[in-house]
Amino acid sequence: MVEPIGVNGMPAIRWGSRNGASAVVTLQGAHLVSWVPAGGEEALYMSERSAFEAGRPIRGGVPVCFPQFADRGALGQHGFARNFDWRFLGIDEAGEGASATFALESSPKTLALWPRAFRLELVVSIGGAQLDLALRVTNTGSTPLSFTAALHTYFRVSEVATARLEGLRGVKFLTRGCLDVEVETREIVTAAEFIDRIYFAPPPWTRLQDGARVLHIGQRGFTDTVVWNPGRDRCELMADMPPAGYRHMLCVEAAAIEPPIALAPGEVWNGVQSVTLSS
Ligand code: TA6
Repeated sequence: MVEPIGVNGMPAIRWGSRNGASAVVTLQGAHLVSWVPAGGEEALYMSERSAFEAGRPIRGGVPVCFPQFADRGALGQHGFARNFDWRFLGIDEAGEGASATFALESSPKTLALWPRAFRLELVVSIGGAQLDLALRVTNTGSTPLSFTAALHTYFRVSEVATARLEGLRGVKFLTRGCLDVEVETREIVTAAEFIDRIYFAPPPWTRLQDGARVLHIGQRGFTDTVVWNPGRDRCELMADMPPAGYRHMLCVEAAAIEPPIALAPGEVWNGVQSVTLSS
């Protein structure tokens, strides 16, 4: 099943797999705004106050941050890929799962912001209890390029204060706004308050427990994991979040930040975030 739909007026693609999973991606940003695993409930957090306006970021789901993570460069926050319209290339329904592919290529509009020729492809695969997000970056130009990127995934949790993220013990991290790198000493990371950390060279899997639900979150190609929750005070200041929205989300992001990825002309980089729900 695949159908073009509107999400708050924004063009989007909805599709399902034969084994009962479904997903919705807006063409702006190739932004996954809904993932419902087979037999389960919505697994992503979407802010009910999100803007759905052309050129403005969507709050929740999975923003694609490219070619700049956060404010680490001269571009706008998280780069421009999340604010541009991507092309929908089609659905592949081989087997039980179903994958949708989206692409964004450099254009006069992107070249005006960032003078590099590139092609981005995002393949969103759903099937049963699993989601795979595969980002591919190709340097289509004749000069080297370098970028940072993230799949900025907002997981829906019933109560962030009791959600537990495991798998980061012993991993070095940097808190946004701090200069010193620290080492995670906790077996279980909780986010009862504000958290905004880049974990460098994490293990390939973390485990997010939310009550009886467990999400196994894997990454390949991406070198870092970002954990973010704005906490109560910052959330109250965000126009596109309800005041208590922070309680129902936790971002666990597959990121490539340090060092930036360098691509020679013609070179390709691949990064994948995989999520499996078990309960
Ligand atoms: O990935 C974490 C982060 O960079 C935070 O610092 C926080 O500001 C967040 O992303 C959201 O950024 P946004 O531009 O979507 O408001």
